Amino acid sequence: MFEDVQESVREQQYGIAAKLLKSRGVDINEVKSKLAALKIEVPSWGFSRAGTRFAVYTDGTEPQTIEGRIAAAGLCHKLTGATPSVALAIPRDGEDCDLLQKLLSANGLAAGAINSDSFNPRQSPLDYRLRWGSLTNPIAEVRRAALQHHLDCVQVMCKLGSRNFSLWLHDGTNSAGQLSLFEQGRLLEESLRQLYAALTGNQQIFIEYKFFEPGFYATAIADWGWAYALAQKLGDRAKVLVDMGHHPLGTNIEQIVANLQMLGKLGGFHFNDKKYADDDLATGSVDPFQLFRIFNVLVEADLSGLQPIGDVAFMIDESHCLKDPLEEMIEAVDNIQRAYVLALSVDRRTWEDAQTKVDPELGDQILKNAFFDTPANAILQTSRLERGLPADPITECRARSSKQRGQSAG
Ligand SMILES: [Mn+2]
Repeated sequence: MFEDVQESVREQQYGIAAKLLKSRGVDINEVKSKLAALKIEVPSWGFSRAGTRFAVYTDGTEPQTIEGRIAAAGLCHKLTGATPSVALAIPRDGEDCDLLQKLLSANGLAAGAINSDSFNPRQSPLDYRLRWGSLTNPIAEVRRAALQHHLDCVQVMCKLGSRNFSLWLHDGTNSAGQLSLFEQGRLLEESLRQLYAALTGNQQIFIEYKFFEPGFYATAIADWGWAYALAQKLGDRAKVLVDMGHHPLGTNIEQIVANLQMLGKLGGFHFNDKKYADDDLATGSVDPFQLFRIFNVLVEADLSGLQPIGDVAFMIDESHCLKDPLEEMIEAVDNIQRAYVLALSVDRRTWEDAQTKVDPELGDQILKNAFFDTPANAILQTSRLERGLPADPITECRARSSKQRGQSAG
């Protein structure tokens, strides 16, 4: 009965959506085909339970192994049809490439970006002395080993057929007396040049920036300006990665995205959301309008031919502390897809007119109409059903896991 009501509401709303979009000069079938083409990369670490720096509250249901994390990623792709690749963290996900390849293939997945990790201390020389940084560590022995780890990651990319290297460094200082800013910059550039030289084929490197933490005084790559400058110095294979949580509060992220696109250096995203700092909450869960504004920029750049949307790497980087990690990942995918559908639903012709006539009231109404008045759910669900996917992947995920729980209890 409830399902019948849902289905009839969906059909009615879909009919309304088709009419509304037509009135805005948008073809609903085109929206659905663009939505189906949007691929989102999920991170292996997002399927585990994460925590704050105070504690991790695991309850035993979360995957503990790489097998479990990749199986969860496989289920995520099966339920959403949108997440065919998995970003891996090396060495956390293991360095046995044959095993990784086997697990990915068995779950219908491909290797996504390889994320180096030179922040977790391990055997000497990458021990406690990593507290002084990795690629900018003033201790040559540690710095060289950190660089070697990055070069090893390039080998992992070659073996797994991964195209993208995601570079985030924990390097930074906590006070002005710790290291000269010029020396920090020199060591960083020297290391990055060696890493860049190791890239082959169609490989590219995404440089991620973060304005603070763990370096509270001077992070080595603090903002998009410096990430861009480094990418520019390195060459065409180097681009900038925008992690939503890595900006000061109030930053206009969509303008950074547009600027990087104009400069030809937008590599991709680490999607997440925040209220205060690098909260790593589900994408679009706190500020869906910001996500919509970002997609509005991406769609405009795509339509104008500045950067095809397919050239942008859409990667999720979240830390799932409270909700079920798999469900929260699916929530993020759903929110990203929704933002894309809404941005595709903007009446672009009338908006351009409004800008030419300098009518910001009308311009804002057009964007708000798309954001608030488009029955996005009906479009998303209809598109999924037409592709043989569950209309509501979170509900389907719940049904499956309660069934599994029932089976294991029996
Ligand atoms: Mn990130």
